Amino acid sequence: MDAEVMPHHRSAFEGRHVCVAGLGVSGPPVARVLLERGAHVVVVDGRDDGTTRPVAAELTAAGAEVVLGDTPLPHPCDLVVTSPGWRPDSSLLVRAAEAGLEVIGDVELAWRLKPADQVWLAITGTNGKTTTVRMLEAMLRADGRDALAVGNVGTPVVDAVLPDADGRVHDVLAVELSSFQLHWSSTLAPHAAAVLNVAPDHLDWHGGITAYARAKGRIFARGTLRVANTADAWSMRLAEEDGDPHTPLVGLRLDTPRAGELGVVEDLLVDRAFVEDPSSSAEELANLADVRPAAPHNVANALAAAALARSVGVAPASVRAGLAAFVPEPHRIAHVAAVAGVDYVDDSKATNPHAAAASLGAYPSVVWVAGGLLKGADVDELVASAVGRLRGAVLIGADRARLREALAEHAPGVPVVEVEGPAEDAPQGHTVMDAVVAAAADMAEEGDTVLLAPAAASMDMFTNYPERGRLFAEAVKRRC
Ligand code: UMA
Repeated sequence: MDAEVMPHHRSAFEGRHVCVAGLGVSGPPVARVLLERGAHVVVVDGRDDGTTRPVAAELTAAGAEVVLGDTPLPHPCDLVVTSPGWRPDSSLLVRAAEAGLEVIGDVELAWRLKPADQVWLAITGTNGKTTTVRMLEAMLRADGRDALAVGNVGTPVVDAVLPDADGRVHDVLAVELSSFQLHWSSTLAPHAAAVLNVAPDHLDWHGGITAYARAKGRIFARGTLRVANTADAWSMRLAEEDGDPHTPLVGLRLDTPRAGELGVVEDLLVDRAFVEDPSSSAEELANLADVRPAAPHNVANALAAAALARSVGVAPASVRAGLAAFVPEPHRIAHVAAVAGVDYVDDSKATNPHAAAASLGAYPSVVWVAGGLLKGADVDELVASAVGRLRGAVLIGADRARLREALAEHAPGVPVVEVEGPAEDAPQGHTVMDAVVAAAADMAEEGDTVLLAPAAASMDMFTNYPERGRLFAEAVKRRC
């Protein structure tokens, strides 16, 4: 697609004083695009270390002012573009609100800059977002579209809306949006959007489940075709209450679809929404066996991706071809090894109770490795629902006491081992995971699964969830 940036987009930032909050993944491209458009840019980040300093030097050379180690609200300032992780109660954003300044996120900025004919298909939800945008990207590409997965998946959206050296931009974006990014988006209006599911997560950031869910509901707010999961109460509620009633609402279900829905008939994924006559016809999209990893919640992800793809006319054969081309991401229900008849599975991506519940539900007898930062989430329901499947539990991380209490209350017969760490002489949790795997192996019996599905974030002990999963897998492999 040849880029046609509207003239007012070019001039909208000329001469404006913009504060960019954050020098992580999303801040630097935001600062660069604003500088290119003639804005006076001040970037601030509370971190002053070996990671932020080189980026700061680059942006300074490009014309920005950069403040590290402190986060003052610059003066003058007439717009703040915040990175998604910044909480609304951080001092800079509180001061901006007090001063009556507009605060937007990187996604909102990208929306305002994008060429008019670039199509956005957006996905949010507590779990499954990244898998679903990657499936969607694969379906679009299988259909011959120039498509890219962007957003919370890791590629900042601003990088995908600007023309490349040849003056071209992508036709379609599969945009993964977090609740944080949606919170700071005020005019976003994707062509179609899906809310996969909503379960407690990031409650400390949003202040509660309702604020968290409503942030996700913003994805439907402006004339967007709505895709919702009929099995998830919040997903349906947001589509019905926060969406535009004049746009189609396409339901997803894991059994026979009604007219206007996508679903499953025997071993087939079936479309009864984007067909000529939904009341009397349906289109076969793929087989259940085409969906990997094979787990019910992942079939729902595949249906969501298919609905968004079909909303822009992707052919049924391209949906199947996209699923075949899709490469599952690491650390999502990934089989690591079988040792002495016990399977070891890395689902380090299960960073909240809802994801851990889906993971635990896939195995009949589990030694569960759990714990980390619970981010304010409750674990009673999770533990109560898993009781019949638990051979034992190995607990790690800062909030493991909450898990220990829940296990004592709901699963009193289940043995629990706690592993403390990281020890000072064990950088990056290395020895901790060896101890975890040894404890789990002691409890496991032949036919069991040792499942790393922590229900919690990792940053108290590890750099991130991939590192946690990698160290778990390495510890398992040392026992092979
Ligand atoms: N910072 C401060 N003060 C603060 C908060 C942060 O100075 O109060 C600074 C940090 O020192 C750091 C920078 O801000 O240098 C980080 O900003 P950030 O936390 O907003 O993260 P980015 O590096 O910009 O990455 C963000 C997303 N991170 C979060 O939402 C926390 C990435 O999602 C996303 O891939 C990236 O933008 C590109 O869009 C990650 C994530 O964990 C994967 N997302 C959460 C999730 O999936 O559950 C929502």
